[in-house]
Order: sequence, then structure tokens, then C-alpha cells
Amino acid sequence: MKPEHPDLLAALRRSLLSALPMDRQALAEVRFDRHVGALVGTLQALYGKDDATGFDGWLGELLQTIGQCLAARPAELLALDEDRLAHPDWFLQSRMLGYCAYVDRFAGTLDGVRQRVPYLRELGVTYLHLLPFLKMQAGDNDGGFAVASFEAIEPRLGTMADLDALTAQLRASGISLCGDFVLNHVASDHPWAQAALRGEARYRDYFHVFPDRSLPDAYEAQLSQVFPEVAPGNFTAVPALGGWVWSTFYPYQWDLNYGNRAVFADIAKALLGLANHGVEVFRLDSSPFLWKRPGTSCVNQPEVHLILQALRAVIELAAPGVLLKAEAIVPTAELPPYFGSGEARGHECHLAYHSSLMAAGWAALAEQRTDLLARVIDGTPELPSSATWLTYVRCHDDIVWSTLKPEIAAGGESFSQRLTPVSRFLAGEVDGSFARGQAFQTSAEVPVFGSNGMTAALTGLSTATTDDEIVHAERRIRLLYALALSFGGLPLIYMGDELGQGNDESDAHAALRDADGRWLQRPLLDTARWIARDRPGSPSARIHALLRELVQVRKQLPMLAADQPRRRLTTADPSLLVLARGDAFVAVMNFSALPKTLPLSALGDIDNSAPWSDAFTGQAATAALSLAPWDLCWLVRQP
Ligand code: OTU
Repeated sequence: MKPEHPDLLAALRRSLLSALPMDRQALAEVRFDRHVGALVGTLQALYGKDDATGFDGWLGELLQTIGQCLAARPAELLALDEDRLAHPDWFLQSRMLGYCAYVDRFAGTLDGVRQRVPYLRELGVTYLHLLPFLKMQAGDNDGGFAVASFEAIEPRLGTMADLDALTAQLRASGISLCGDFVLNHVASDHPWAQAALRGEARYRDYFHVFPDRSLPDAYEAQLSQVFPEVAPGNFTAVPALGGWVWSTFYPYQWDLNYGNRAVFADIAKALLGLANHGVEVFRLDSSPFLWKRPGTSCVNQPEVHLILQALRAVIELAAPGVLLKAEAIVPTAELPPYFGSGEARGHECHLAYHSSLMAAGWAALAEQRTDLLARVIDGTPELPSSATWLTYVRCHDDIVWSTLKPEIAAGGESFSQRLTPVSRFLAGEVDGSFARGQAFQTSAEVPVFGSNGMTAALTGLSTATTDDEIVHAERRIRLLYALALSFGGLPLIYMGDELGQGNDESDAHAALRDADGRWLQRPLLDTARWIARDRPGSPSARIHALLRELVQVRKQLPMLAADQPRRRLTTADPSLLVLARGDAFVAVMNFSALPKTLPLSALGDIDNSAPWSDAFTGQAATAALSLAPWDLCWLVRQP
């Protein structure tokens, strides 16, 4: 905000305060002074060029809307905001544990999720990501990622009152709710799209509509495709619109036009509305795609970051306890801007998925070789304070391989030569493979793209029959989760993994899977396994116990907090991975089917003067570590 605009500044302050009761004005003034610069600066750069008509008036309306949302923020959430501001590292601590599930798959309805809160607590969960639960397109809706209303819950899943009740209960249980905020596109039956279809010019301008193929063809030449098989192309012919609409994903998911400031204002209002219902973390779906620029791939454009920084400023004004999480499935080197760069460092998203770490973990398991993982870890940048990675093993989507392109190129190899065997291994197409997943969006021309499957299927647990096979599969699961839990970030368990649940093979969902292979990893919670989790010796009890142990031990180790230093130690063995956290923690991970011995003295340049002990057993470490196939070891010592 330039000091030469004191009149505008004063007017904006009045707009914000006009909506607020007396007892919230002082608070609003402090926040205004701190964040109006970022808000106006980013919006000016996006929408204020060439003295855009009515820009100042529009800004005033936006500030008024923000003021109204702050006025409407429930007192309990206002208190939460203050608490979070006082402890900005709250989500970095090693006690944090995420869990991700579809509402219907996990518990039927939002009310059903409330019944399962004790289960989440027993697991140690402090952060619950429920996949889309807002009103979704009727019929096909990409698992709810085609949003028909930002103000209503999907009727099958409950009501806004149910969401309020759920968030209140979660808060009382120390669990933060994360919700998807699908801001790149809306469903073709969302009111904005419907108004555009009726010919309302104001709403036609909410989308990218082209009268003929000339511009779409020019754009297509530079664009990649997210779903080359199931939803080819990035534009959809819509006769009622008299042309082609931009649809990066499914034809019924219409990309919003962020060149139009009205879109930004409506999206900001929708975000604050949901925050006031107690959503504490927003997963900003498909963040890289928000801005289109001719002649480019239309991902990661600089304006994407202005939009996200402006949303962050909106949050800081009206709901500063809330976190923003970038869902940007791009190479690691492209992620730092999502945390804010330059002057905006630390003023964009608080969290971002570490997708290459996840993908490289699976490659290491398939190849019994950790070089890609090592390159990913070495290339993982330092983050601003009060920001961290979301670390995970599986999610509702495929394992996207393209994020590893830079690490593979750095080794002088071809992407497809290196990863096609990995993709085929995970699909169980290679002799000796233990995995039972499926390749996603691959063809003769595209031999490697994504891989589907639940953790238990990809690690061989689902098909293991002998004791040895079972033990090895369990160790592989433990290995990947241990990596996510020790790396330094906010780790996430994907529903079913904690019970060793396999792929969805139900007849009821066969049509979904045929249409989109990602449904392989979206099964209904297996209630038999769920009940048996407490029955000693049952398959789910073993997995459940080993994951709980990892989680519980992690919670006791402050050096595993996200903001503690991380360093990879080199080893001569290509199938081992050694990760140090500070001076008092070392993880040794064996990505090999063979047992390994490693003298402590071989642990790179680590200081071995004080004695190490095993974090799980408490026993003193011997001079040489012995690791069974696929096993791992966490060494700790008194700092
Ligand atoms: C996200 O996906 C969601 O996670 C998917 O479930 C949705 O289908 C999609 O958006 C559309 O809403 O955009 O930047 O398999 O990782 O589509 C990455 C590819 C995304 C997904 C990709 C991802």
C-alpha cells in the first residue's frame, strides 16, 4: 500500500469498521494496519492496472464484506484465532497427526463422523481432512470436486448445522477440521455456471468462454492434460454458451476466470463463510491452475501467487487462526513460491503437499534403491517459519510421477525409462512384484503417468499368504509411514491404511472404477477390520498397533517437530536411507529385501560421542545396526 493514497486507506478502514460492532473494532484496526498493505498491493497488481474503473469502490465493498464476516465470526472461533496468533507454531509440533477420509466412505454422514471422533483420538489424530462435503454436482461429480454450492452441504452427507456440530466436537477434542476449497473451478450446475448458461453476461465473465476453437487450439499447444484418458483436452463445447469453456479437469468442472475481480471477491467471501462454520484448514485444490496466460503452460503463473497472497491477507483480517494448504502437485523446486517468495515470504500458504517425497518413497520401494528419494530430500528447500510440508504415503488421487522429472533428469536418465518399470512393478506386471495396484492414464504413447492402489495393495499385504510375506509387507507399510512421520512436516494417514485395508474391489463401485481408476483407493471403511483392530493377532490389529506405535513414539520426540533441522546422511549402500533430525535423532531405513548391517561409525559425519538408543525399545544401540529386510530404526539420545 503506497503512502501516497492516504484517502483510499482511510476509506478502506471505514469500510471494514462500518460492518463491525464496537467490541470488535479495536481488533480489526490492529489487523487492518498489519495486513491492508498486502491485500491492496496484491489486488492492485491483479486488478488495479490502468486505473481500472471503479477499482477503489470495489475494494471498499470487499473490505466491507470482510468486516461483515469478522462481525459474524462466532466468539469461540475468535478466541481460537487469538490463541493461534499467540502460538503460530501450533501445527508444527510432533504431536500433530493428520487423517484423511471421504465422509461417506468413513462414516456415512457428517453426523457419523462425530461418532468416530473417539476412534480418531485413539489413533492420535489432531487434524482431520474430510474430502469434499459441500453440495456437489448431481450425478458425476469427481468425488465432490465439482462443487455446486459453497454455502450448502451435500444433502446425502448432512446439513450446515451438522457441520457446525462436528467442528465444535472436533475442536473440543483437539482436532482441526481441514476442508477442500475447490477454487479453480465450479460444477456446471453451480448457480454461477447456471446464470452463464442462461446468458447473463455478468456470470459468463466468471468463466473462460471462447466463441470458436482458435484460442483454445492455440492454448492447447502449450497445455498438458491432467486426465488425458478419462477427460482429454482442456476445453468443452457448450452449445448453450455458444462456444467452448475452459475445463482443465472433467468437462463439467468449469475453470473460474480470476482475471475478473468479481470472482476473487465471491471466492474470498465463500472462504470466510466456511471458516465461520469452523473449518480451520483449507486445502486449496488445484492451486497451480488459477491463472491463464497465452503462450505458457498456464500453471504456476506469478498471478497465482498474488491471488493466494490476497486470500491469505483476507484470512489474516477476518479469521487469522485458519491455515491455507496448497494442493500443488508440481516438482519440489516449484513449491517454494506457494509459501510466498521475496517480500511475500511467509505470507502465502502455511502448508503444501510434499508430493515428490511421497512418489519417491514408492519408487524406492519398487526399485530397492533410494537415490531419487535422496535427491528429493537434498533438494527440499528450507521453509519460512510457521510453514511446513504435508507428508503422506497415499491419498485419494493417483501417485503422480511427473513431479519426479527434475530428480530423474539430474541423474542423466530418461523419465520414462526410469519410471515405467516402477509403474509396472506397482501394477503387479513385473515378475516377482508384490504390488497389486494399477497404472493410471497410461497408454502406448504415455507408458508412465500415475499409479493407483491402496497402501496395503501396493506393499503386498493384500496378497501376502505366508508369515514371511505378511511380515515383509507390514514392514514396507511401516517404512513408508516412518518416512512421512520423521521427515519433518505434518504427516497424514489415509483412511484404511491404519487397518491394512486393500483396494476397493466391491461390485457396487465397479462402474466408478471403470470410469476413473482412482476409485480403486476409495473403499468403504472395512468395518470387520475396524472392529478387529483390538483383537490381538488379527491382521488389522497388527497394522493398527505398528502405526500407533510410530505415532506415539513420534509424539514424544520434540526433535521431530516440523521446524527442527533435517539432514540426510550419506551411506555407501544404495538401498539405505539415513535421515538425521537435529543432533539427537537418526532414522535408518532399509528399502531392500535383504538384511543389512551398518556400523554406527559409517553414519556420515554424525557425532557419535554420546550413546544412542533405540526409540522404540529404549535399548542401547550396538556398534553395528542390524536391519531386517524393509526394516527401519529410529535412534535417539539425550541432547
Ligand atoms: C485435485 O487433483 C483433486 O485432488 C482431484 O481429486 C480432483 O479430481 C482434481 O483436483 C480436480 O478438482 O489438480 O494439482 O491425479 O493429483 O488432478 C493437482 C491428478 C490436481 C491429481 C490432480 C490434482
